[in-house]
Amino acid sequence: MHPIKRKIINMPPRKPIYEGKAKQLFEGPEPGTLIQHFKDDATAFNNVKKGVINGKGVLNNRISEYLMLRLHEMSIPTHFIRTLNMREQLIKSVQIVPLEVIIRNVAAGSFAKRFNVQEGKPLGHPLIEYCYKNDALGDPFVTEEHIFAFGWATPSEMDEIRMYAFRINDFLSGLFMGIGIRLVDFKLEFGRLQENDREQIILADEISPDNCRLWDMKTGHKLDKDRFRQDLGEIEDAYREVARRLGVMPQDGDSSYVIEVNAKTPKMAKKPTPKTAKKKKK
Ligand code: ADP
Ligand code: AIR
Repeated sequence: MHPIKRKIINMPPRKPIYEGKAKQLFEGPEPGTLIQHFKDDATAFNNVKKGVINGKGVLNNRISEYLMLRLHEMSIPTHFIRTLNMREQLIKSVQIVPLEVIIRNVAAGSFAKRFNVQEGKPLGHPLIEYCYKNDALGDPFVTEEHIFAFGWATPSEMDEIRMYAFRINDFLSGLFMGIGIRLVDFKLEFGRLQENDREQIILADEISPDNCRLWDMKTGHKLDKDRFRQDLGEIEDAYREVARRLGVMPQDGDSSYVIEVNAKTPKMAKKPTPKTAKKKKK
């Protein structure tokens, strides 16, 4: 497979808003927008394992763009506005609902461990689970009771989130099946968009092999971040294979994807890791 070409150009500094484990957010060119920058950094088990997956940011930018656009066609509102360059997309700024919304079709990962069932066991029907998005607490598993008691989302917002999550699962399961991939499970994030005095729940963050489990339907070969989590090797190949099958692999000479932004940005505080957060508490 050919490597992705990189051409570095210098851009004026942009205002950094947030630096996460896999992405950075910068102020967007218009009010209410942000630039989402996809890094090659990878973490697992809540930042315990750290590494770099070469080219991941470029591929996730492409894959997430494609999937968000397809979901938009299915009348699922998303934060995606347009791709800016190889690693960056313009998105609508939302207030993130602090939940990881997880859909599972097949037992795997933390679910297989929690219930001591074999990875690969199909579930009777798709399951939805929620984790409270809080790195310092290790993203604990929560129920709607916790969500309402803490006021993280209202019952009507959760009705919408659940409805969107299952519709996304139906659509993406079919889409991936069409390219010989089993959508085992995935994580979504939603946010509140304020527009014309109206608040709306929309899909945010990203959909990529970083937050989906994707298994080749014939061989069971893992094509997602589990290759990094479990030291399975051929990590970059797996991400490229997903992009290739979706038909979004950047091509040599694809002018909209050969520009890499190298914005020198002012240093900003990193989010506290569980370690530093503990130190601070002392
Ligand atoms: P983390 O924060 O878990 O380390 P990332 O490195 O992926 O994750 O950082 C991206 C951050 O941007 C996440 O915290 C995510 O909730 C947030 N985010 C995603 N989409 C939007 C959006 N449209 N508006 C505001 N924040 C967003
Ligand atoms: N996920 C959860 N937190 C972060 C991510 N990326 C995703 C995983 C997997 C699903 O949520 O990538 O697709 C369930 O993860 P787990 O570890 O709970 O089994």
